[in-house]
Amino acid sequence: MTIDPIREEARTLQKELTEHSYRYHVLDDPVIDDHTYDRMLKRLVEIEEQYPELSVPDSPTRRVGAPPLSVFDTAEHSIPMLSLDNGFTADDILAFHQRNLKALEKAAIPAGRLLYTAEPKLDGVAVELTYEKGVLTLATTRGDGRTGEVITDNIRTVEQVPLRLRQTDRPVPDLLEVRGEVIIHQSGFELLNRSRLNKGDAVFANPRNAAAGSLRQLDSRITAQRPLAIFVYGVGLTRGLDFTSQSQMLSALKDFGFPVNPLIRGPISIEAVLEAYKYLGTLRPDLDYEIDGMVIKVDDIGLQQQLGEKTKSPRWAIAYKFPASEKTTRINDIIVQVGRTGTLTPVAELEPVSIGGVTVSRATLHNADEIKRKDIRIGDQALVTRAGDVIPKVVKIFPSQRKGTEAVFHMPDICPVCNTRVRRLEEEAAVKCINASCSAQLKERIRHFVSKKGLDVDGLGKKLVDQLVDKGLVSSFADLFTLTLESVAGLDRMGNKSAANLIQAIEAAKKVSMARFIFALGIDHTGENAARLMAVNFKDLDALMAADELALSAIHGMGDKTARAIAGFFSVPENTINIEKIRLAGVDITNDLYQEVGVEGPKESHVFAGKTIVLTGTLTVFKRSEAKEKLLALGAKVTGSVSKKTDFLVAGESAGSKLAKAESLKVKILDEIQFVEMLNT
Ligand code: 9MJ
Repeated sequence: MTIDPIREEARTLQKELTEHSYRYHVLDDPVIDDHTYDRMLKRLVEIEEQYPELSVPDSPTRRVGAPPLSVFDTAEHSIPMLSLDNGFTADDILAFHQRNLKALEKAAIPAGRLLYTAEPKLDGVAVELTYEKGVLTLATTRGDGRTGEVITDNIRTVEQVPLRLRQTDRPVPDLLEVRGEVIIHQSGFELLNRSRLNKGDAVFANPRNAAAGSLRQLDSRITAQRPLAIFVYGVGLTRGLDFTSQSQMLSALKDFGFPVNPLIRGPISIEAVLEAYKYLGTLRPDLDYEIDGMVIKVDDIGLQQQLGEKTKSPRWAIAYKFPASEKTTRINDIIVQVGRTGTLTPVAELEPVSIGGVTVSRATLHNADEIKRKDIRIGDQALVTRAGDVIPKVVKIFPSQRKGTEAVFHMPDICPVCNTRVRRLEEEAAVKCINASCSAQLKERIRHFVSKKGLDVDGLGKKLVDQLVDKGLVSSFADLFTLTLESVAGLDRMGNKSAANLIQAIEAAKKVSMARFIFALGIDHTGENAARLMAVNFKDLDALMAADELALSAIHGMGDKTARAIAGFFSVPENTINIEKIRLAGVDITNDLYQEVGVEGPKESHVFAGKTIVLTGTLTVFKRSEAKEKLLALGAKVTGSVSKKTDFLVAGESAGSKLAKAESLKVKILDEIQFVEMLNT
């Protein structure tokens, strides 16, 4: 048989797989399923193994990694990769703007016409990718800015990086050096660390370290296993590419198939830049990747050239940093808190320090193993982070700053609240107080029960719960509903009005949805999503209480631990008796989520008919493919990327850049519950 038909098949597969990979990894809008992709790739691998001459450098098979190197080569950058000057206040940025205006005086730019791009400043690893006649031939790290390490095999494994520039109306440039930042998304970072922990490998301190460590592998097959991503934001040397502004250059890079951050704004005025910075700060906690500020660049390339460079940084750009999310402070003491399920958690009491505008005086230390692993002692100087809205934590301590007076911490053998002997569970790092009537646990359980996401009893805060338990007024959930004006009037700082408000708030909480009620019970491994999943799958609480572990674990989306915990919870007579008492006290548990799964047939009048909808984040009620099917059946269009044409964005857990983009375009955003509710109207 002649090789020609095989050559043709290989070419077709290479082209089609490249396109599908681009749609999946860059546009996030795949048109074939993973299985079909894998089958096509497998066939191409077979062909290339048999006919190695058909394995072109930009074949999708080249992404799996190459034989290991013994050392990295180095290469000099054609144009140095400079770093950026930092600014920390709006005044710093206005001063940068004034300096530019002054330096460009001869160019006679009126103040309002000097425009900028505003780009999220990614906290990753800077790289440069070289394309000769459209094909990726070299990739290097930034290194010291002049010389970097050659990491071409590693970069090839990053699925978002085009191995060949996409065909566009533009001519293929003879030479294109593209610069950008390799990152690991928060979600990928957590998965990676979890799997390392399971294997007993050291965990990475943050996504940037994980990205750097992954790119520094001599064996690119290891890099291929890491969830690396990239955003590009600039060029080095180019031949055969025309552009006169930073924003034009970014559009060209996007056309060539590179991921360009959707939150980049420009060209805009300096006033709009300052607004964009504030807005970016509000998005930051919800982004699925780490940014540490905004890079502001003069948009016009001609003006950039007139402004020129200093030795280490360009004059035409500045990094407007966000307030630090890490600070060093002293661990004054280590105390032990008892949680809702009896787990003893060591907590560092810190010398108060302001981190990102919030005073931090405590940080969780998780468990005794963690303290041992990080060798944390009372009196140590510690690096503390407050990332997004999570609880502050101790990243590391500085042993070199020890004075010799630091004290080693020991986990207590008895519960610090009820003095019962604690137990260390075999398979867990946790130490637990197993006394179910320990008042610390009871207080935490009640707090959780009445919290915002639970029964949402307004005004029933920590101090009040402490008093209710300490005075013996409440020893179970049901007791809350027997409180009277007289019984609460005697509490500290409880005036007549507050007492009336409290009783009224408790009364109002008596009507509660099943999902909230299940969450409020505080069953192990049962968060909001698992609680909703129960409400969707069981008509009412009695149906759920009757289900055994097998039935629970058969539910799609249900974890094994959750199934066991829920079945276990309802098998304890004390718990079911308590629920009965709650119901007898007049609590009405309604379920409006059930039976909403079976939406059928195209409905002309349905709110989603004819609408363009994007699904993002982790959905728990349906699989994404199921949600898509239901929407299609209703006559909706489901697309992969957010644009002005998008009518709704459905945002599941850890929704990232699409959510941010939808917000910036003012696209209507639905959380999963709203989505399920609308699906059933
Ligand atoms: C980051 N880190 O996101 C630049 N950067 O431009 C962006 N870094 C940069 N631009 C010139 N968006 C030097 C560095």
